[in-house]
Amino acid sequence: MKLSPLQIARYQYAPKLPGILRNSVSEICVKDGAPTASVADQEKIRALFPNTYGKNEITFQKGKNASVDKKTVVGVILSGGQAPGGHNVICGLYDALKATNPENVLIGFKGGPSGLLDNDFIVFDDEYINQYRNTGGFDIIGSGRTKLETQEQFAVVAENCKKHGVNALVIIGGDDSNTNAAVLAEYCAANNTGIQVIGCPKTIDGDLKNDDIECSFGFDTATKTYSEIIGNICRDANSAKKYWHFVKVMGRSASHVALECALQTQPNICLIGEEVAAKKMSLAQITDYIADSVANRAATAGNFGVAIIPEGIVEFVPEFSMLIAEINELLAGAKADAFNALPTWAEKYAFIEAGLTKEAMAVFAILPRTIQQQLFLERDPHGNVQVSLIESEKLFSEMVKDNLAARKAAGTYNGKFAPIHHFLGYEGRCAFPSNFDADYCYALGYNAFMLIRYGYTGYLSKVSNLSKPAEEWVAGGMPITKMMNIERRHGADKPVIRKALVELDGKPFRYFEEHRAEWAVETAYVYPGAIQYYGPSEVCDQTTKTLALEKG
Ligand code: FBP
Repeated sequence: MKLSPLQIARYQYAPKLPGILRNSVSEICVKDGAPTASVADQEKIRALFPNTYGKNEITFQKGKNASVDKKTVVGVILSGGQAPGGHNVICGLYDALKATNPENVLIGFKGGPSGLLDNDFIVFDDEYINQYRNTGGFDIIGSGRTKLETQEQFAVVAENCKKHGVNALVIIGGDDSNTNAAVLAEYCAANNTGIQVIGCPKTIDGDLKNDDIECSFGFDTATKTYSEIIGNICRDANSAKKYWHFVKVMGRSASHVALECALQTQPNICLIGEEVAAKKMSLAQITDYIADSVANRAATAGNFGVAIIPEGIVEFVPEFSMLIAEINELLAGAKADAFNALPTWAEKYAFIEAGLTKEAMAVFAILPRTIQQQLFLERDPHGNVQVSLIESEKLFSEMVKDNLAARKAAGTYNGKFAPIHHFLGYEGRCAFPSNFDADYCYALGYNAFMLIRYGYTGYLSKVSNLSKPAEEWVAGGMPITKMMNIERRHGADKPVIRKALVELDGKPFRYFEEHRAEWAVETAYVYPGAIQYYGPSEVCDQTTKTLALEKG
């Protein structure tokens, strides 16, 4: 394998552990906190998790370790979308295991949860692990999106773990994967399998956070990577003064990624899905809002600008959700075949017009043709429109173009509008982790071992006080059931970890709200530049603005 100079340098980087975890394992003990209750639906969740519900939150502190030192075999998987730092969770876990007892074993199950079902694995050793320290990606063992949720699957997992003598599993994943980790932990406890299950909070989307988990890993690096690119785009726009850039950023439903990138770069426009939903904004209102900025800037700064669009925006526009629901209904079952058999778009359009309500058709009719057709392209396995495939950056630029044409005809606008489109997603998910993510992830993995050592199961590895230097970070664990409530999923009530959306009364959004009117007209861009790995701490170790505002 050919290595880049940065890769070689990053191998030497020593991640910073929280002060408490710098002690020898024999000098770390548990401080019990209060018993926990789920965020909602307490009785239902308690009934579903009789063996793992209500346990105490815990923190680690200095003191004599009273746990028994026995050989431990741990299995680990990476689950879901890539997030920078995943390799370091595994490295931290490995180092803690080996530092405690060289006989301990770490097994990586390959390709995500399916590796546990197929018993597809690798046993880590120093040589293998050392190639992945402080690097981005999930290629150390791969990842996948197979869901572990049925009793039959759990039985296979337990059986495969038994073959290796696995005492504990660490599941590195987002809200869904950690929900499944909690259900698996309950299964293992109920069936006396002797297998503990510990989760680690991963996702670039930033939507796995709550009172206990200050942020999921990967959000820091991904948003810094996107912000570098957006800053570069802002500077290009400000240099050439001839394009409006529409930049869609990943993040699934929640707009945390878009908001953080806006806080870092101060673009002219950033849409926030949660606000659109709360204000019940229509497509026309959103379009007007962007077109106002274009028109105002045309009269002052020039015919250029930058707008950030969150990936999940259209789901939050009430009239768009209504349209999607009707289209899903329109094409349910065999009706999709009848639709697909129609040879021309004109015939398809007539089919759609006949099937939608007047209200839905009014929304459909104002969409650009390309977006109308996208709504009928790829469907998910349940036959539903794949909202994430809709090119919302193009949707809004097209609608703004029409809006400006109407203004021009009315004599109220006399500028030019040349849009350029970008989608930033995969570019940021496997970047070399920032120092923050490298340290945080290593700490999460190291700490996961401490939870295993003390016999916990159904816990999320928790490292907090993250806006402070790593020395002051607090390490401990939180029962996953504490984060759960009951939600309707695929027609059934399910216990799930509650997803965190952008809070409109939270400090990050409020800061954005206070400044955005000025940013919409002025050219107030900030250019964050590339992530720095070496140099002064104020350049290399800064957290996200979101975390700084939330905890500052
Ligand atoms: P996770 O929720 O699994 O962390 O995935 C994050 C994410 O990057 C989303 O932002 C995005 O919508 C999705 O994955 C894309 O999925 P895929 O990698 O399957 O294309």
